[in-house]
Amino acid sequence: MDRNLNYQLFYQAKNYISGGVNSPVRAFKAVGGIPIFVKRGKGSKIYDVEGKSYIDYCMSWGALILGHSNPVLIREIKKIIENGTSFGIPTEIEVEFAKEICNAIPSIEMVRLVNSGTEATMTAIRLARGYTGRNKVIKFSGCYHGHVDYLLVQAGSGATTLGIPTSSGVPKDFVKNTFVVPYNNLDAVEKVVKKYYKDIACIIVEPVAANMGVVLPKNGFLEGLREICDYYKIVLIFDEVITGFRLTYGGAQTLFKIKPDLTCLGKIIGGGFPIGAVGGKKEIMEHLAPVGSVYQAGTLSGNPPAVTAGITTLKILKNKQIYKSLEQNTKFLYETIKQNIKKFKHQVVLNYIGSMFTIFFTEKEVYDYETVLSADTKLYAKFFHKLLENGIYFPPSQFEACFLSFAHADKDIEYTTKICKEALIDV
Ligand code: HOZ
Repeated sequence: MDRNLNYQLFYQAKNYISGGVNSPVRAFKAVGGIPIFVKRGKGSKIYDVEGKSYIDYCMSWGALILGHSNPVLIREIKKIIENGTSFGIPTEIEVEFAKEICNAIPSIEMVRLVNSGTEATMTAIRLARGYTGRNKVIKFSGCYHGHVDYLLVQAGSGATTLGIPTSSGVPKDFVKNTFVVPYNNLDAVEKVVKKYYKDIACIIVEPVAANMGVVLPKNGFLEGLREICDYYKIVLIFDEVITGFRLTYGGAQTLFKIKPDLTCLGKIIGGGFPIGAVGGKKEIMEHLAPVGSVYQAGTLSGNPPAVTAGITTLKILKNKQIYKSLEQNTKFLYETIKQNIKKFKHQVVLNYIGSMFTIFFTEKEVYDYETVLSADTKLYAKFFHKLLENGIYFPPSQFEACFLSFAHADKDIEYTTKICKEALIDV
């Protein structure tokens, strides 16, 4: 096996793919070094082109809640693609899938399938604007809703990793209708709403922020947003691209018992295939063409392999044991780190919920973008490489979430906890 293959591939990739990667965070810019090139994945592990294996906590950025190459999923996908991969004509399984989503998430009465989380948020906002006849949008700093022009303002994920507060290429005019307020700060929301409510179409929020690392909503935050939206007739959009079917069968809204008007889904509902969905109240959803006048379309939307992967994943996830075991494993990791915190060279804060977590290198409680940015990214980079050397793949940025899958076995978790502990004592 060629020990330099990752390097050689990255070198070649940079000649043919901008930055050598098809999504910026993958380039390891925030942690230094070069990315690994994955050859295959099985269960909790990925194997790179040099033959090294890693326990994976990126899990395709949260999409693979069942782990890599789940055998049932692979069997069903193989079966379906024998009959064609895309038609651009309705299929029976799309109806089955839509029913499944509507049954799982009480706030969703109707759904429209798209091809990515970005398409889902873009559609949700167009829909909210079409429905209300208003233009302005409130988003929260550090929340990331895909690379939609007018949402790329103080966006999390790659935009934060690379320190790009507002992407170039986005005309000022495009963001003039976007208000950005701090996460977990209801007073700030109220201030903006009181002044501009006649123009505000929607508030979009990640109910648990997971694109600046994991940041939990404070008690009353989501409830407060619901109340404000009800009072001023503003559409409340939950971006559950990450949290949908991750925190519970359903999503954060099931856990926190709040009904948004619209929900954006992606990742898990595609079982590793490109997919997205926007769903919500019938009254709003019926503003979409062809019934209504809000236009949205997509050649590959609802394609059979993605829909099959989605249906199969949701069917498997109905087993409550899955969420229980995911939570227990994450809790074990959290408790062990917490118990050892005094031994670490530097202060860390661990935010977790369900099966996602982030270890922040900071002394401060982390509850919004400002506190997130207090984290020491250089220390994270050192920590990341220690883990990588020991066969553990964490996301290559302080500002992303780690994800467990149902395929992570007890021994994976025990090993990860041990290595994390050693690395935190060391860095
Ligand atoms: N938006 C993803 C992280 N939150 C990154 C996607 C990728 O780089 O693959």
